Amino acid sequence: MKKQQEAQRRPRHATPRHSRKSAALPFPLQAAAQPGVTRRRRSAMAGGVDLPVVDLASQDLRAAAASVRQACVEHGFFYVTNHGVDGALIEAVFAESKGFFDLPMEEKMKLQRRNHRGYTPPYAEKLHASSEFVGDLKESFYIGPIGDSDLQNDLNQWPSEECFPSWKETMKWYIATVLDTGKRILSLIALGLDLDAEFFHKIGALDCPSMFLRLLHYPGEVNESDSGNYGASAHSDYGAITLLVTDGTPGLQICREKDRDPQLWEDVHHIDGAFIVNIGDLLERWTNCVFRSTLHRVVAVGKERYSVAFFLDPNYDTVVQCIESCCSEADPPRFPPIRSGEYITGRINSTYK
Ligand SMILES: O=C(O)CCC(=O)C(=O)O
Repeated sequence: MKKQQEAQRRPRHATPRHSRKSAALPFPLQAAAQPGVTRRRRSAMAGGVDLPVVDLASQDLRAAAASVRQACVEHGFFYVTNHGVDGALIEAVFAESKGFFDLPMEEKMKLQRRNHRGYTPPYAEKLHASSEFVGDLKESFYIGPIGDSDLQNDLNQWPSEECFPSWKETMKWYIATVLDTGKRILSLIALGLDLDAEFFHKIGALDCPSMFLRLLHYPGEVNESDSGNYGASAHSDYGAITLLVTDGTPGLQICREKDRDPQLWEDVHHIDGAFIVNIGDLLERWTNCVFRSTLHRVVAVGKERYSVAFFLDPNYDTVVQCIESCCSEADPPRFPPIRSGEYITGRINSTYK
């Protein structure tokens, strides 16, 4: 809490120096930004990006909604402070996550991803389809919507309670809490679109939403052959919103204009106690590209890194179609209506080998 309050007090421009400049290049893996690496699309670095900070405890909902809207239009990314998720719970999630990733590979592979839940080893996922590398360097663990254990319909895989007695409860508690935060952010987004604050509830998007928690671990040291490879290659998220928390290690970068050549990549710096929130492709479709689903990636910085991403996406059957306030005769809908579940499943299937 104290940390959150400190982050709150910190003015927008008072980010620590070391995290605002482009990360030094201690490692060959930062080569994406270096001359001589010409195998992929040219890119340039522009230092840190100054993202807006939204205070979720603000009493002035209209003002908060207006700043969310501006953030979604200009960046597709913003910070959220006073989000209501206890710092101790976040620390517990990181500790449990590290405990799992510390296991020997053969143990982790016993929970290898099935039904998009469980463990994904390094290289098994490739977020940027045309990357010349075998796959991303990160390893991850997915937890999907938690079914009712009495009904035996929980498709999730869990580490054994014997080895990890509090793992499942910690994750369940975190998911319930961060879901609540996500819903509050979606209300602000709805207000920012001149819609009823309950818009996403009313259309059923938040009835059994499709939500996934992804625990991520990026290696510190990597092989010479991985030079230029990414922790997570460039991608946009698929659904509505993502709430991200990291251990503070740099590496996350955004590219606000994906069609620009060379692409310009900016570091997203860390603010203690704040979530980094970004817009996904379905929200971009809903808003007819008024809101941006911004390309992002994680570069390797020669230091181990942990993060936790919560993807809050609409109910599988929600039909995502252009919101009225986002189109006109002069700017007709750019995308046909699509069922959320079909869109997201298609995107997920294209990133795994
Ligand atoms: O680890 C991060 O900072 C970003 C993770 C991410 O982009 C993702 O999981 O989609």
